[in-house]
Amino acid sequence: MVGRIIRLLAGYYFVQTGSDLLRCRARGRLRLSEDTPCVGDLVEVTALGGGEGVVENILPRRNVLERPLVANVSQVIVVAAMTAPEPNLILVDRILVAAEALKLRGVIFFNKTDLQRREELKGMYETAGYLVILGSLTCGNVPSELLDALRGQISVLAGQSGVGKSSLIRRLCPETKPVVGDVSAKTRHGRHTTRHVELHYLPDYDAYVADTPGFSRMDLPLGLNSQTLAEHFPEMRLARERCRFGGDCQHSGEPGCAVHSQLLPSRAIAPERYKRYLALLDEVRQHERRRYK
Ligand SMILES: Nc1nc2c(ncn2[C@@H]2O[C@H](COP(=O)(O)OP(=O)(O)OP(=O)(O)O)[C@@H](O)[C@H]2O)c(=O)[nH]1
Ligand SMILES: [Mg+2]
Ligand SMILES: [Zn+2]
Repeated sequence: MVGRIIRLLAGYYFVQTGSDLLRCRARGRLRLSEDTPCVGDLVEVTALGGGEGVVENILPRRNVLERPLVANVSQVIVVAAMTAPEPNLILVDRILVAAEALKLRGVIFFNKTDLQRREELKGMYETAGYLVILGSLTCGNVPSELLDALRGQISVLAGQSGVGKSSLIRRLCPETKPVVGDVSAKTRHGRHTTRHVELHYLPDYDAYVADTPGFSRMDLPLGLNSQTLAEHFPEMRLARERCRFGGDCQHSGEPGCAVHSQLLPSRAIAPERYKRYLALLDEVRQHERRRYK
């Protein structure tokens, strides 16, 4: 039988096989080998009866995300709020750059439309080519576009603290009890955060979704340089062939740059996104200077 590991707990692997959840130990040789099973792995299991089983083999992985540690991730759902907290858009861009670097699809969910609705945020990222979904998890249904986006995928939620990631999990799987924090309770005591990794299975959509703890800063992926950063901004990719310096153009004021002469004037890239690109480019260049000194 083949199933998906959705949780690790006290030395047990919980494997979803169809509608059944098996509590498994791993075969000894798997525990000793270098790649021990991890959440997200497709595995071959032998059922032992009574809801117990043994993990026999790990099927080849498509990828392994390190933080959170999940295998076979297919997309990142960047969650941000319309307000409260104020969206940290450069963080959204950093997450999208990281997703592009890992060849994962990026989807953006702007939550809390009950508090404020800002269509310009939607437009900015749609122009970039991303699927952007707006909604309110406390005053509405989970948007059907979001459910469609989750279908058949292994998705990881990522974003600032307090934007509604755990609320989304709770709305998707009411039977599970992920910890929902309170954004107004800023005390260190009593504020719960999401710790262990777990995939939540949505049988109606054959979808798996992982919550992650909120974060406010994030380094750009290692291996990224000033020459390749622009490739991680989908709306700038076509500039490569049009800039005078082609693939060597970093779109930061070079003569004959198509980003300046064509993409910005025609709004094929949002000026705010371009500004944040320049800020990230500056950061990458500073890293490079430090490395060469
Ligand atoms: N007004 C409003 N509040 C919401 C909405 N969705 C979630 N909240 C509230 O926002 C707060 C934070 O929600 P969480 O789901 O814990 O946020 P989180 O992204 O998991 O935060 P961390 O776990 O700290 O990363 C909670 O008080 C939720 O009730 C919404 O659509 N509108
Ligand atoms: Mg949370
Ligand atoms: Zn250029």
